[in-house]
Amino acid sequence: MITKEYFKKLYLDKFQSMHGKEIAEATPMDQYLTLGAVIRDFISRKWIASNNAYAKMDDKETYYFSLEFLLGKLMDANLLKLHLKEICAEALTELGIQLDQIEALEPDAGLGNGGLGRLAACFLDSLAALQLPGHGCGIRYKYGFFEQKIVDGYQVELPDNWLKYGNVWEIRKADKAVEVRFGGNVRLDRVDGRTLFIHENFDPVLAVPYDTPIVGYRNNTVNTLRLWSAETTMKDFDFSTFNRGDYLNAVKYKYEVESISQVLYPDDNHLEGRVLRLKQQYFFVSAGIQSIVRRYKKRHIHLRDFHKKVAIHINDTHPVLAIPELMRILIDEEEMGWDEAWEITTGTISYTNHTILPEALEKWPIDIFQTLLPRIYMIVHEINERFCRQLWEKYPGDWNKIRSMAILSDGYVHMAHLAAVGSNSINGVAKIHTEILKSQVMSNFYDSYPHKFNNKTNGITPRRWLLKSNPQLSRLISDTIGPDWLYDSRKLQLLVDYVRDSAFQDRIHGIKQHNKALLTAFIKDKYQISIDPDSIFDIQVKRIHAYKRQILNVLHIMDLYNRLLENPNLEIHPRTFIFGGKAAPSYYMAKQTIKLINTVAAVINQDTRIHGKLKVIFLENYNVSLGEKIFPAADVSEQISTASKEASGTGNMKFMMNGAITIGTLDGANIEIKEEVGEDNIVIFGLTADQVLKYYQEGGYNAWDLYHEDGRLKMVLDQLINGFLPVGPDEFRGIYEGFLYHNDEYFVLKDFSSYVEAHNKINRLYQDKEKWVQMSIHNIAHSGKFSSDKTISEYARDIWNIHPVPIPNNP
Ligand code: DL6
Repeated sequence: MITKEYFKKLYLDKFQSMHGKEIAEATPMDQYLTLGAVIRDFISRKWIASNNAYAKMDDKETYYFSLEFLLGKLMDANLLKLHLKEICAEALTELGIQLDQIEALEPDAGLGNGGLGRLAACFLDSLAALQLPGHGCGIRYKYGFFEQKIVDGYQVELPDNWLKYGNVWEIRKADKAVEVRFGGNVRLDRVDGRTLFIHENFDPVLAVPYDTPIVGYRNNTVNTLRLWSAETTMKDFDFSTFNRGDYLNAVKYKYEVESISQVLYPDDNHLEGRVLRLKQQYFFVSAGIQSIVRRYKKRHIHLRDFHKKVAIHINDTHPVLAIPELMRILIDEEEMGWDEAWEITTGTISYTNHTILPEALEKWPIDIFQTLLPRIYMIVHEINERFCRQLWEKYPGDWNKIRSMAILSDGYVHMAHLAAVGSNSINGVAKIHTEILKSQVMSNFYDSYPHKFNNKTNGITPRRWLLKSNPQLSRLISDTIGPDWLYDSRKLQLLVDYVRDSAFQDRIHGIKQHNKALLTAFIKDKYQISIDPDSIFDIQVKRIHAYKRQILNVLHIMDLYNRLLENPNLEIHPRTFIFGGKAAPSYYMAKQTIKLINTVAAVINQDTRIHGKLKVIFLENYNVSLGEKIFPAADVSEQISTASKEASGTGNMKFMMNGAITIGTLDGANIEIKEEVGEDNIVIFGLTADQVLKYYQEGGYNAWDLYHEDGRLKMVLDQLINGFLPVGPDEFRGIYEGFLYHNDEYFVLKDFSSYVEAHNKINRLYQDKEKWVQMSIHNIAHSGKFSSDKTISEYARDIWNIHPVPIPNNP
């Protein structure tokens, strides 16, 4: 254990060598960069030791390929993991520096849209915590997920220039750059009786890796997240060879190349069909596989056992080109036959599906695909031919079946079909989601490959979502049951013994109030709105999407407001409804939802007739760091998607782990949360997935009739367009007509009355303080099942076959 004095010395020495001036002259940014460098030195020793151990061992490693890694800030998390936080804070205080103030300068690494990207970050955290050899591979976007501003109630997007002051964690590895090829043509040649596929006239792009250390929790493991940046090779951008006219083209070319890693596409659960997106996908996959193969070949002459030493996991279909790319390398560069290459490739790749929404299932027009990736297309074509031949044998004459499963059909490359055929494992992310995949969305593939299908319910890392974000609760848990829960989150169950312990209940209640007070102060400071910390904090934070039904929440708030106006003495506990989330910039209805929330908020918050019983807040720019303030302060967690639509959800788990009570539908992981906590500790409402799917088969239900039958519902819907809200009459007409003229695709009206009832129940339950705290403790105690450590142990055991590698101390 190092001392405070030693830490001070390290810091001062580092400061002088980095900045060449006295500490008294330091700017906050100097202080931040210095601390980053000091922490990195601690990490580096462990990183080298881990890499050495992995290079020496003869066991398997995993690479998690993902177009998104939503890391958030790393400084505080790394200090906690290295067990340096207290010493660091004390040492800096003596130097006149406040640790939390310089931590605030770190930008969120927002290289992801939402659940899928944050899951990838939690998985990396768990791999390192469990001492498993597992690394990430993705893109180093110059601009992360856009910054959201709310102007006059509308979302406005600003670029997220997160690299403006550099990035203290990454290391550029220029010597490990590889070339990725786009376009051109493929020429066939014959040499010694072998057909060679010569890719020529292509546009080369240099992929340069930036490595970020992923630190294990209080162990010596440091894994690597390798993010690729697109650059021109000098030879392709040599000014001297261009005459004046070509100079402009050269600059344009450089811009085009760099655009590949310029920006994260801001779409979640929706396909973005632009060529640049396909380029991004091939770019990082090709670079990643080339570098894995190069590393492998340092130790092995032949690639025949590649799949026994390497597992590559593809996070949704975005990285599915890993399949043809590995085939290309094995066949064209390693001169392997098709069958052997196929066995190795399918033995290496495993696939997670994250959505059943048809609009999110990726497919690419064949002509675009073929032009951009001519050799990869040839390989996909061959995979498809062989696969369709097998199907023909299995289902002779059943063209419809074959067409529905083909990788190439109707002018498109179907990425999920390629993933299903070319991988050894296909998993969903919650029990119900996996069942829907097997019985509906991928049922044909399930019939052909039942052995490939398995469920891996998502999880979240308790280090970030409890230890870091809720230090008081973490301390109480450790004081009560000991600190082992940080290594084995199932141990949280020991808290069940304290459910009836009134002293423990008081402390849990006190911590919740403390966290609510912090959020209250944040809201006051940022928005100049006063909220009552004794009100129920009822929170919905997630991407804005029709299927997530933020509008159902708003309609209920409007109804409650109407009831309060009718009867100002209505017996309700004061409520603060809090929203946060971003809409995809091109998703009109989602953006209108934000406007609606803000409009309703403006009306309610200024209405003195309701005596402050209701408040509505929209928190702008919801991201990982804001989440860390929100989850610990929640009383109620809104998980209200249309049943069957939310593959799993992970926000639901973060709320639960921090003691909030879920109001939710039987969708995604809510079902498993209910199984864990029992039905007395969760409030469930609405249609089940079976009922929803049945309605879809039958062509829906009659929303128009329902609107006329339910007076309260009619009133709130009419208020969208009758001038009740201070906007033009057409502002929310699209939302109104979506319900009534497009038959309420997401069953908002259908679930409305049962949702109102569920909220009435929440109100009743909250009156009984003791009961409420007991429910809260049950939720915390049963949240261990949703630790990503558990999820990753299952991936490691069932899919990847990787094992812990203890790393010795590197003195
Ligand atoms: O698995 C992580 C996360 C789930 O928890 C959410 O339920 C699901 O909506 C989300 N899916 C996506 C889909 N993106 N694509 N493709 O983000 O995954």
